[in-house]
Amino acid sequence: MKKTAFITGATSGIGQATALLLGQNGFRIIATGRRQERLVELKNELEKYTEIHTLNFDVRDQKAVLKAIESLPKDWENIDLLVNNAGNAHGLASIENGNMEDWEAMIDINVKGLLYVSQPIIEKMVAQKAGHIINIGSVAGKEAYPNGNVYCASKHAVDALNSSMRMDLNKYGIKVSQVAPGLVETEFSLVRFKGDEDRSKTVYEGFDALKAEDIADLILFMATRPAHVNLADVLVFPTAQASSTMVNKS
Ligand code: NDP
Ligand code: 8X3
Repeated sequence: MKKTAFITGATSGIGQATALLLGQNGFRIIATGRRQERLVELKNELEKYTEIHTLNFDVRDQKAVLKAIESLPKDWENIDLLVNNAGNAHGLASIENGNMEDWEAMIDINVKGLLYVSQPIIEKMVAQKAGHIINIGSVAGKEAYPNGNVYCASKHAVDALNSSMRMDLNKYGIKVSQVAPGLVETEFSLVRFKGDEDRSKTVYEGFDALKAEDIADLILFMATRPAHVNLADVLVFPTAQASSTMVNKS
């Protein structure tokens, strides 16, 4: 019987690549995001390989998150793998020039949103006495960088939650792991720079960044280790990067 993976932020970048790769490698997929048309496209593509169920919600809306998870049909209720991937950066500015709306968005999405999704799924995993949670952190959660302030803080929170969840859920046999990537070329910079394509392109120019598929590959590897093996925390850089500050963030 196929395992069921619940992936947040499956409408682009790392989440989308992960949904595709896991779906092609023996998982049934619950894919979530706000952009319904992207969820439909993903469903059409993945149906060639596996069963897929899509859920449309904003991770900031706790009621909507709960309603969506409660709406899962009976045969989709058991979740084996949760990939907490939905997240983004809003702005890149020295702290004295920061924008409160951007700060709130990052904390609400990257930290509170992750908790809103995790709580009802952890409840299921505890009842099952099994499960695996893979949190997508960042090198920004290991090492802050200039102008990254609140994004870095939000990813440091993910790093702390990953360790703490792993300790708390150990007694139920639930694995908790983190992937902490360096620079990955996705829509991340486009979102950070509020749709400014030229500015977002310069982040990746002349730099051999990671691809979303590289992270998906890692997630598949982590999710398919034997039951007694947990890759608890994987920091992954492009070869061209050796620290959070060694890239042009523009
Ligand atoms: P993308 O912008 O390509 O993807 C972000 C995903 O998150 C989208 O599917 C988006 O879906 C979803 N999302 C964003 N906000 C919300 C929301 N409020 N509610 C529901 N879903 C939301 O970026 P990445 O793939 O790069 O980012 C994925 C994760 O990887 C993030 O947590 C990011 O912090 C992390 N990361 C990225 C790195 C990089 O260099 N790219 C490096 C290290 C970590 P939709 O808009 O449809 O809702
Ligand atoms: C995304 C990578 O270094 O741009 O988390 O913050 S970085």
